[in-house]
Amino acid sequence: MASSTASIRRTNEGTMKRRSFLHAATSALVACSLPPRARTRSTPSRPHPSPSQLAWQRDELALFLHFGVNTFTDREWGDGHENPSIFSPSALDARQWTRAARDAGARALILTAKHHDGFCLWPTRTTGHSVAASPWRRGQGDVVREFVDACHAEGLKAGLYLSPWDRNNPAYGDSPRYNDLYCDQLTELLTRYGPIAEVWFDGANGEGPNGKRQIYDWPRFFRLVRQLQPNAVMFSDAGPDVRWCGNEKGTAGDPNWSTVNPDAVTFPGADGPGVTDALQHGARDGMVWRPAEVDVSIRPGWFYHPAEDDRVRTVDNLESLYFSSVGRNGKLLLNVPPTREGLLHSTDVARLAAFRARLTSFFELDLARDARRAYSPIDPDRSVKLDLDRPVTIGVARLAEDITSGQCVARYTLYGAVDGDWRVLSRGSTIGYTKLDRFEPVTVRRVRLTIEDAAGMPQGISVKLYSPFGPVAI
Ligand code: FUL
Repeated sequence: MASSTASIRRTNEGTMKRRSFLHAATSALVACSLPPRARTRSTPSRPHPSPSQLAWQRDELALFLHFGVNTFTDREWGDGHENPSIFSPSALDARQWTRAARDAGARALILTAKHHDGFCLWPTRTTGHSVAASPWRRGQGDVVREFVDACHAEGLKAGLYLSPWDRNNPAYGDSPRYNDLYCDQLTELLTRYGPIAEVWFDGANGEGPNGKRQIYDWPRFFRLVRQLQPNAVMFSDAGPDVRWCGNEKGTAGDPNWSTVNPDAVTFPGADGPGVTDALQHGARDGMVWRPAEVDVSIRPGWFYHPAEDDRVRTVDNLESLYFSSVGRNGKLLLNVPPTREGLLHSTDVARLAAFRARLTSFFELDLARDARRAYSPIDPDRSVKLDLDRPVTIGVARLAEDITSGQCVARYTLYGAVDGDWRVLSRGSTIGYTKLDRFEPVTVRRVRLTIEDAAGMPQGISVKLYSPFGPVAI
């Protein structure tokens, strides 16, 4: 996303009145004891996800593919003067990308159909600056088609990034003309290739080849996407469906509300006081549902650079990215850039597979799966209680709310009982889709999650517990 210099400030969250909290918390515990479908929805409704937003969040992991002329110039931002003849991947195989994504446990991929240099990876009618002018597949190729087809063949969702900033196109900066052209590009991408699950709008808004800056017609772009691909989610700083998390380091905010006030970030690339904070944390009393996407690269750059072959993130590092993104109520969009051959590098592919193996082994065995769960409406603790029936060593908790009717938990403490003495395992603020807490390994028989503050009636709270050492048979 466009770099933002806005300083971090605390979100001004309202505090729920004690009486309504007590009501909500008691109801929440009732809800906790019921399977999700048996619950009634009696609270005033809070913003909640659309079916597309819910599916997007449940996917947890998507791969981002930065590919284009920069791959061949060894740059991160092209200047728009690149000769299309340099685009010449020698062995492009989109099925290799999607197989690697599937093996990584990703459920979607997003390709840079056009980056800031303006070079289009599909044969567009809008400009000559595209694959059609390159030697690749003798000018007959279409990377977007191969990409989307490969995603669908593998049962994965396809998403597209179309940079609004275009350093090549002469119309850029001539606002009405370029907005028309950009809509034509969107129309080609969203009508030629079948279902597109996510459209990724970058907020960068630099100067074009004529030195002018463009005034983007965002409402028009958003309307067009909705009209052409009603089931796609749109990503940008300002949504409208999913929002940038505010950094490219791989960390969602804590707290992280999936609700936002749309007035806090009114357009992609907006800067100013409070913007970064709003992106990172959302807002407890936000009026719209707009969960955070955490985009980060497996390498230092977004595009492939041979000099970074030995700087691919380690499995430990990828695991900690998962904790700081999915584990903080976000979705992880992990960039893995194709090489000049048009393949994902073998190091990256091996790292992705090892990352998935690590997550699988980590979360294979929920040590609380057979626990007796209890609540009591008169319990002053307002807690979900788990009796594990035997001593169990745990080091990670996976907490979740059923977010289908909204996100509510604002503060909680997780306790474990060791020989009758309760001790704090972790404390936190928001939970949402998933909250992952790590703590010092401890052997416990009983665990208690106390919800100390909530913005409404939390639904379907779940508590899963894991060994700090990977799966152990019990
Ligand atoms: C940024 C762009 O400037 C980077 O090149 C990259 O595409 C990143 C995901 O978004 O705004």
